[in-house]
Amino acid sequence: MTIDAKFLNLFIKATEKAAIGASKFIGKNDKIGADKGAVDPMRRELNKINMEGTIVIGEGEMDEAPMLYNGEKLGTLNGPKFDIAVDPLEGTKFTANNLPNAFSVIAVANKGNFLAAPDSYMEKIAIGSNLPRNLLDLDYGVEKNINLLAKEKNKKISEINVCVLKRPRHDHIVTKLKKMNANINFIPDGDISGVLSVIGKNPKNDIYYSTGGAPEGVLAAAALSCYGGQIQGRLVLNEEEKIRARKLGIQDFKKKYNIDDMVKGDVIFSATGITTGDLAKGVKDLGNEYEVNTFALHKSEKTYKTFTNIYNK
Ligand code: VTB
Repeated sequence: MTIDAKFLNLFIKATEKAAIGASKFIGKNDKIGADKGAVDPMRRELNKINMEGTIVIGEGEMDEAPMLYNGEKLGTLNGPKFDIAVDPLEGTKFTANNLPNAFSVIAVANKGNFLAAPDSYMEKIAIGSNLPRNLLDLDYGVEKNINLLAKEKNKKISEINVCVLKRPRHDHIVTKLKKMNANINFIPDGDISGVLSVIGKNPKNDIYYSTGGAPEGVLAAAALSCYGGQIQGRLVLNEEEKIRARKLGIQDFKKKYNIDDMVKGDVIFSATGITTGDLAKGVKDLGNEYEVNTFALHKSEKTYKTFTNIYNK
C-alpha cells in the first residue's frame, strides 16, 4: 500500500514550521530552547493531519517532554495508520552555535514499517545506489569493505571518499583508512547528512563508516531507501539500553540490520534546513516573512525535490 501523495505537503509543513521555530535560537547558545522551538510547532502541525500517527523514532521516553516521545499518538486519529520517525532538531549544537547543517527532519511509513530502535548508538556503514545488494558487511572490517567497494565502483582506493564522524571511538577506523590511502571527510556531528552524502549523481562520499545514533540510522535509512542506497547497522547497547531494547521487542542484540530490516514499503521524507547545510539551505528571515528550503522525498511517487516556501511571520 502506498502513501497518498496529498500527505507530502502536510509533512513538509511540519518540518518547515519546526525549522522556523528553531531558527529563532540560532547562535543563542540555548540547546533546550532551540529544541522546544522546533518540537512545539512540529507537534501542532502533525496533530492537524488526518492520520493515526505513532512516533516510533522520537526523542526519548514519555517523561522527557517536551520531546516528541516514542509511542506518542499524533494526528486527528481519523485516517491512515502511519509510523513516524522524527528529529525535530538534528544538530542542536549546530543551531546553538550557528554552524552549518542543522535541520528538522521527519520520515513516515505505513504502520509497522520502521524499525523501532532504542535511543542508543548504532554502528553504521552506508553506500549509494546501483551497487549489489549486501555488498558490504560490518564484520568484514574496514579493509575488506573498502576494497570491495573500490572494485565494484571501478575506483582506486585513493579515489574512495569515506565520511567519518570525528570521535575518538573511530580512531581504529581512521588508522586503517589512512594506511589504505583512502580519503577521509570528517564531520563534527550530524550523521544523517553524513549517511546521505553517499547518494546523488556525484556524491561527496562513497561510504559512511561510523557509529552514531540508532534513531538517526533509521531516519537516514528511510531516505536512502528512496534512492536504492544501502545501510547496515548494529546496535551498541549498554545494560540499561538492553532493557529498553527488549521492551521494543529486540531480542538479538548483535543483529545486523540491513536497510530492509529498518525500513519497508513506501516512505515520505522531509528535511528542512535551519542553518544552511548539505541537504537544504537554512531559514532566511525576510523581514515580514520567512523563506524555507526543504529536501523532500516520496518513494512511490518518485519525488526527489527541493522545495522553497514562504511563510508570513
Ligand atoms: C550522534 C549522531 C547525531 O550526534 O548521535 C551524535 O547520530 C552524538 O554522538 O547525528 P556523540 O554522543 O559521540 O556526541 C549527532 O551527530 C547530532 O545529533
